[in-house]
Amino acid sequence: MPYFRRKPHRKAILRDDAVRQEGTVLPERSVVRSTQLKKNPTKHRQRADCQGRIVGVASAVWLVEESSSYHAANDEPFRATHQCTARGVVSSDNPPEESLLAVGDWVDFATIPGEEGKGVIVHVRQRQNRLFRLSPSSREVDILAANVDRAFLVHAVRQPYFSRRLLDRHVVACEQGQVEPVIVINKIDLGVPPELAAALCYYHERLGVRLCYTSTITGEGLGELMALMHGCTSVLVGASGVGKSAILNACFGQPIQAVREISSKYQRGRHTTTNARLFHLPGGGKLIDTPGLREFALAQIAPEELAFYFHDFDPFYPQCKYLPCTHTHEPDCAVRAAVAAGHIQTERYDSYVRMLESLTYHSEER
Ligand SMILES: Nc1nc2c(ncn2[C@@H]2O[C@H](COP(=O)(O)OP(=O)(O)OP(=O)(O)O)[C@@H](O)[C@H]2O)c(=O)[nH]1
Ligand SMILES: [Mg+2]
Ligand SMILES: [Zn+2]
Repeated sequence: MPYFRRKPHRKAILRDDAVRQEGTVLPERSVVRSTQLKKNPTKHRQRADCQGRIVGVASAVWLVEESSSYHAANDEPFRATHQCTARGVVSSDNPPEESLLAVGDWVDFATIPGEEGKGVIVHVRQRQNRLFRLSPSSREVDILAANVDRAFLVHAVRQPYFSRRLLDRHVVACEQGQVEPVIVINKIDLGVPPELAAALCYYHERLGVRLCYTSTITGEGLGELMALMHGCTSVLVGASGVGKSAILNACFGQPIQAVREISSKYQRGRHTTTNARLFHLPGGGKLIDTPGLREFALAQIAPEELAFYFHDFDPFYPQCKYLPCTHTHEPDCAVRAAVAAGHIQTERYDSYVRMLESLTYHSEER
């Protein structure tokens, strides 16, 4: 039974109209009236005469590729799109707390007679999976990309600095959204510190997460990445300046997305990519480039559930004296004992404690 969103109250409408902090534009007015629709959802969906996939968003307009051209076999990175708005009534099969629309969504839309290439989104199909974070502005679930098979968690060796905290949040978010994570360590031409390489082995050996080392300058590792992209939908996520768009360009062998030097003063990216966009890879497969986000906080995890996303804790957790155990202050905690004995990386445990504090803070805030 499809879910119909309620008409948002005034504050929500204003929020939906706002441009996101990172520059991603939300639909101009996702106003959805449900009452009369509940009686006849089929009639509502019959307004749509086309189906397609959202491949991008620009100036509050959603770019939708019609299914036939989306599936057509050609080597173009992008095809003709319908510029769709989400005005009026939009029904959705997805939970109400999630963004109404996201790049990667499959939608039903109505073309507008006399207006070539324009459309109105009528219905959003159920997402098979999604990558999401806590929206910094609204505290709701902000979908970064929907219906993706793999997420390439791109981190640079340096420039910008490598963050274990962010990597650990990325890995948790992938499991939550049921997306396979692949850790991509880019800019290896700048040198990989041996302690970083040793620390990262842990993700592969203990967590079973695939690890790729790449350089868009030397081309190392790109063949391996492209093999993983083949035949599925992948998304590039990571902080600004790590080289997501440079990787995308390298995969296409041509400049498709803009790439910009990071700021030498702050050693941070300049938020060059402003909106997510899906491209068709030459050998089959879709790749979504996303903007580097300033914040990537977890959403929808109760603090007591967090430890279950840390699979390196799994062998020890059942031996904690008190269950449930937060592994922070309880006596005879087997997880803390494992950290002290060197069986769990201290950095992983520190990430866990930071995430737990943040989730506890947000759950109390609500
Ligand atoms: N040394 C080195 N520099 C790289 C590599 N890959 C990308 N860069 C540089 O890193 C800078 C940022 O690259 P982008 O591709 O724009 O980074 P991004 O992750 O897309 O950044 P946003 O779009 O802001 O999120 C550019 O100056 C690239 O030339 C690499 O493998 N090695
Ligand atoms: Mg970019
Ligand atoms: Zn414990």
